[in-house]
Amino acid sequence: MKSKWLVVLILIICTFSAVACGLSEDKKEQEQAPEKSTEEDLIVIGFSQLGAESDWRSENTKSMQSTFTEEKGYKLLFEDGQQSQTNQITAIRRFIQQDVDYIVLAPVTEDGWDTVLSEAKEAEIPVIIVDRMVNVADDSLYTCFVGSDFELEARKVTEWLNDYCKSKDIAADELHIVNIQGTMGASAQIGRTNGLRKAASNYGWDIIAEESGEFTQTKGREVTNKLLRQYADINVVYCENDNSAFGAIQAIKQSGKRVGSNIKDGEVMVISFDGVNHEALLDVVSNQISCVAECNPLHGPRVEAIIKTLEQGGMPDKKSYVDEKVYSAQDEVSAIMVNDKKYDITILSEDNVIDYYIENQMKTQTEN
Ligand code: GYE
Repeated sequence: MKSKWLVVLILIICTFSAVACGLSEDKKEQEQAPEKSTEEDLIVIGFSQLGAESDWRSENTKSMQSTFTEEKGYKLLFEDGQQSQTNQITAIRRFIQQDVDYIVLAPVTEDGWDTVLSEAKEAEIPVIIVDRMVNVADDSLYTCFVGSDFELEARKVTEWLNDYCKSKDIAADELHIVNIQGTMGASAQIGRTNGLRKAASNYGWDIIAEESGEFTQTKGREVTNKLLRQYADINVVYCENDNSAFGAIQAIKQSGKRVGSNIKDGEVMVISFDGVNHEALLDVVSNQISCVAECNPLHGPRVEAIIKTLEQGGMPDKKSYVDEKVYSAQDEVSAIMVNDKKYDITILSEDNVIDYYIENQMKTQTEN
């Protein structure tokens, strides 16, 4: 009898101590909980950046890095593709293995993404395409795109050129244009090249040569230098970004020619894209660059707005484009028309250039 009560007593003690142990485990977990859940609550974003070729790109990287911080609830995994699609594909596969919450891709070129984006879709990871576009057979392979309309940018500067020439009585057959293209196969190159070709065929302009300056100053200088030696009559150098324009300006000066808008007087006109850094806008003011189509790189807040929409169960617009300006210091053309829409030309001067520079730095909105 006594031993039976002893067994019951031991059972009761064991049960109590087990419950007590459980409680203390729970308590421990609760104590650790805040730290653990903070780490777990971070939204993990794998960002495959294509490289570091230009001022535009540096600003774009900074915008992403300053937006997706731990203080704001994000963990940003940043991979620099160094202009190689293979590197970018490897980065995306790594993000899939790490099971990130979102993949953000700034693709170096348009083609060749179908397989890796199918893998991301299979893993149910939303993919946001930023800056340049991908060319895929099935557009459900990415969630959405935010960036610029590159052909529209080109149409803006070419309309400006056409109107400027009319205002100065420069005939279409007097223009001898070379195009210093961007990275071949990149949306920014494709759109800007197509826009120029269409305008040339509409207006009867002569495009003497097209060659890639790879969006860099060094290559822009090298290619312009070579073309100037090959063709004596070049009077418009159309550069697909500001860095290649900086190189082109150096090459034109080194060749002994003058840079400027006065084609009739033998000057070589430079046209460009981006308008990101202060130097480029000052080059507009001093008429080294006659016209610049703005291309805004501050996509961090735009991507964040997309992620917030997705987090709340919403569906962002499939494609959204940044609303961008056109700059010139020449006041002959005050507005242009593209597709029946009027775009005012922002006339830069020494007095207002800093204001526009600051405005660009703050710009975060898009239009659809
Ligand atoms: O214009 C150029 C950069 O894709 C919009 O890439 C971007 C372009 C930009 O290197 O400067």
